This record gives sequence, structure tokens and C-alpha cells, in this order.
Amino acid sequence: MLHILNLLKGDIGLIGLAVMGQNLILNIADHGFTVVAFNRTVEKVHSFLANEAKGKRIIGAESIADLASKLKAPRRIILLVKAGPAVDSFIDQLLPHLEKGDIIIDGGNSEYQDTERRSKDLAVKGIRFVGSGVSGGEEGARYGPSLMPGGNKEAWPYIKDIFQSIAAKADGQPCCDWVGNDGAGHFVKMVHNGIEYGDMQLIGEVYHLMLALGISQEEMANTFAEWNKGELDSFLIDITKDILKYKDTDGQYLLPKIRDTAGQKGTGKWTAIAALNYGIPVTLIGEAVFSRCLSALKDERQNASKVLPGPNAKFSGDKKKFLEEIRQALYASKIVSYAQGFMLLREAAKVHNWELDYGAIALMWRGGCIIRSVFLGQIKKAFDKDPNLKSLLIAPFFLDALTKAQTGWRNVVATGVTLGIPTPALATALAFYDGYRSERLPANLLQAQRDYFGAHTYELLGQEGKFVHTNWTGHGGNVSASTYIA
Ligand code: 2AM
Repeated sequence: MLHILNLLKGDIGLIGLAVMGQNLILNIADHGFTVVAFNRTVEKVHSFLANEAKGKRIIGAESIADLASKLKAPRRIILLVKAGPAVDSFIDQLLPHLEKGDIIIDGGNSEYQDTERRSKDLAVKGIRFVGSGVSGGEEGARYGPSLMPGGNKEAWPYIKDIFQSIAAKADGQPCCDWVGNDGAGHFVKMVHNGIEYGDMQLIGEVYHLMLALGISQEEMANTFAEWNKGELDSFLIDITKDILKYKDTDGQYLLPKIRDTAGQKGTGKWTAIAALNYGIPVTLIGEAVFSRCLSALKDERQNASKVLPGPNAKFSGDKKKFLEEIRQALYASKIVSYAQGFMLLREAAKVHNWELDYGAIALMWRGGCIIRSVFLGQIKKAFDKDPNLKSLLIAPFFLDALTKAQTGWRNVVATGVTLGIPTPALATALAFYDGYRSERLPANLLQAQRDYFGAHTYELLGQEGKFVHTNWTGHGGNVSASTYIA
């Protein structure tokens, strides 16, 4: 009897009927699962049932209690509500109606520390909590997002089927796998968004250089179309081509009319903050975030443009050759950006004891999401070949690509400097590359300076672990500072 009753119940509940939530419900229902839908403003449930959800395996709920009563055990409930207090509020409202073993999945853009906290708090109460990155926008949610679930691993066997069937597929495999404990899923989603910032910034710089070259917008679009057939084949290159081609109702290109100030919701900033907190040089994403900040200072820039002198130089080389060098610079910088992103993942995994599978993460990003690309297939291959790979830069495939690209890359950055075109992401990628491949960096001088002014001590080459202090001036004593940090 209980079994039959269970059959009449919903497979999964979803709270939050904004566009992402509605699309995800439709996607889940299309894959043969019955979904129970609920929203804080209940009228949205009614209108959803009467319109988009009509005739589909979708049941409405009038209250949290109603939602809980209409779900099979163990209950599986996805929250797709505004990140922050709304998530905690729904968790609190759900708890009295749940039983031990039930599963709450937060599919919003929550900060990974919040997910960490919720996962731990709910585990104590016997509730299995999952924080899942969901990427791909409205279209992805409806027809195949990239899904990055993490949290309480006990939940995975109960949600795997639904998650992997609704996720995007790349080379026949779902772009969804278990990421790791507690906040791991949302951390990986955050890094994904940071990398997205970096990719977009790089493409923006390329566009800026193309403008300086003086080529037509049509030529730019054709160049991107061409690039999209090769190793740069990706969603962002593809839409850039479409944007460049797009003409307004007056027959003019729309792009030059758009105000050149970029907004941000914060996930790029979170990635940069995490990079600083973990001490990992994720410089490209940092530059991408700062570039948006600089773009937002439109009034100041307008004033400065009238007074601050530039180099007054014009491009005078072979444009076709330079366009190919720009392509190489973009590709090489992208490799650096992803290498930095995976370095951050590795460090966070160490700190949080997450067992991250980097090849699987690359596959999760390979399809369905904004950074989807052929390139991620190569990253997956590199990590599959060597799961302990220290850096993508030294994986044979990427090492070869960097070797081929570096002359062009250097020329592009140098030309940007000569022409006065800012290329912060392309340039910081190159600076990172040169720093990373340097056996010796000038940090010895830094150590000496710190010891000079603050007696912080230093290590001598070949005598690591032994800290010595020098009395550089002959006065000031020989006592070193052990606790003071400059
Ligand atoms: P609403 O339709 O009742 O506004 C995206 O904003 C989704 O998050 C919507 O489903 C919205 O519900 C929900 N939401 C936003 N803020 C919320 C809050 N403070 N409490 C509950 N739900 C919230």
C-alpha cells in the first residue's frame, strides 16, 4: 500500500519559480520525473501550472507542508531562490516537515562558505544537504545545464539519475558528476564564473586591439567565425561573432552604440578574493575583475582622456599576420587562465580535504555552461592522463601550444604597450608565464629588504629551513623579529 502511495507522489520538489526554476522543472519533467513545484508567492505556482507546465508531469504545492506531503521518501527538494537569507529561510521552513535522510539541494549561486555551513549544520540534523552549481543560463536550465553538485555525499546516489539525465552531454557523457564534500560544488561553480570573467576580458582586449588595427566590424566577425573552427572553438567566441554581426533596426551595427561600462554580480570578485585568501596567483581573473571596475569609472575616464597623453602611435605592420598573433595570444592566455583556475581548485581541495577529480570538472564545464569549449576537452585529457598534474602549462599538449604561441603572444602584448591599448589580461598572463618558468625570481632582494627593515630573517640558497638575520647597517642589533609581520 505504502509502495503504491509512493508511486503517486512526486520524484523531486523545486522551490523558486523564477525563470531558472521553471526551466529546470520543465527539463526534469521532460526526462520522465514528476516534479512538485512551489514558490513563496503562490500565485506563480498557479500561473505556471496553467501555462508552461500544462500537460506535463508537474504538480503544484500550496504550501511547504503540501510540498513535503507530495514527495516520495527520501524527499528530494531543490531550492532555486535568491542566494543568501532566502535559502536559510526556506531551509528553516522545510525542517519541521522533513524526516531524517531527506535531501535539500541548493541550486542557486550561493557562496561556498554558506554551503559549507549549511551542509555541516544539516548533517547534524540528519538532513542531507547538497550545494550544486548550475550553469548555462535559462537555455541551459531548460535543455541541459552544467551541474556541479557537492555537499553530503550520501545524497548522491539518490539524485544522480535525475541530475545526470537533465545535464548537458559532451561526447556522450553528462556534464555533471559529484564534485566533493560540503562547499566543493559551489566553489567549483565560483571558479567557473571567475574563468568566465577571464575569458570575456580576453575577448574584450582582442576586440580593442582589432579596433586599433582599423579593420571593419565585418572583418572582425569573420575572424571570430574562423577562430571558432579551430582550437578556440567555444560558446563565447561564437556569440562574439554573432554580436559583431548584429545590426540595429537602423541598419547600423549595435555594438559600438553600447555604453562601455561593465557590471558584475560578484562571483568573479569572490574568485579573486578566494585566490588572495589561499595565496594562489590567479592574476588573470583578478585583472578581469579590476578591468570591469575601471570600465565603470566612465566619467573619470572621459575627463582623463582629454588630459593624459598617449603614445600617438599607429599600427603599421601586416594586419593579417598580426591577427594570427592575436589568436595565438588569446589562446596562450586562456591556457594560463585555466591553469591558474585549476591551481586555485587544487589549493582549496587541500585546505578543505576535497577529493576533486580535475578531469571530471573539465568535463562538467565542457558542455552546457558559458565557458563550454573544445579546449576543455583537452584539459580533461590532460588530467585523465596525469591526475596529479602540477600545472596545465606543463601538460605536453599545452606546453606545445604555448611554445608555438609565445612569439606572437609577446608581440601582441608589446604592440599593445606601444599603441597604448590596455591589455591587462593578455599581459598578466604573459607575466605569469614568465614568472612561472623562472627558476630565479627577485624575491631574494625582497627577503633582504624585509630583514633589513624588520629583522624578518631569510633563508640562504641550499640551506632551506635555516633562518638567519644580518645586521645590515652595523647598528640596530642582531635580534631577529619572530612575531612581527610587516
Ligand atoms: P518570489 O516569486 O516570491 O519573489 C528568484 O528571485 C526566486 O527567489 C523567486 O522564486 C523568489 O520568490 C525567490 N525569493 C527571493 N527572495 C526571497 C526571500 N527572501 N524569501 C523567499 N523567496 C525568495
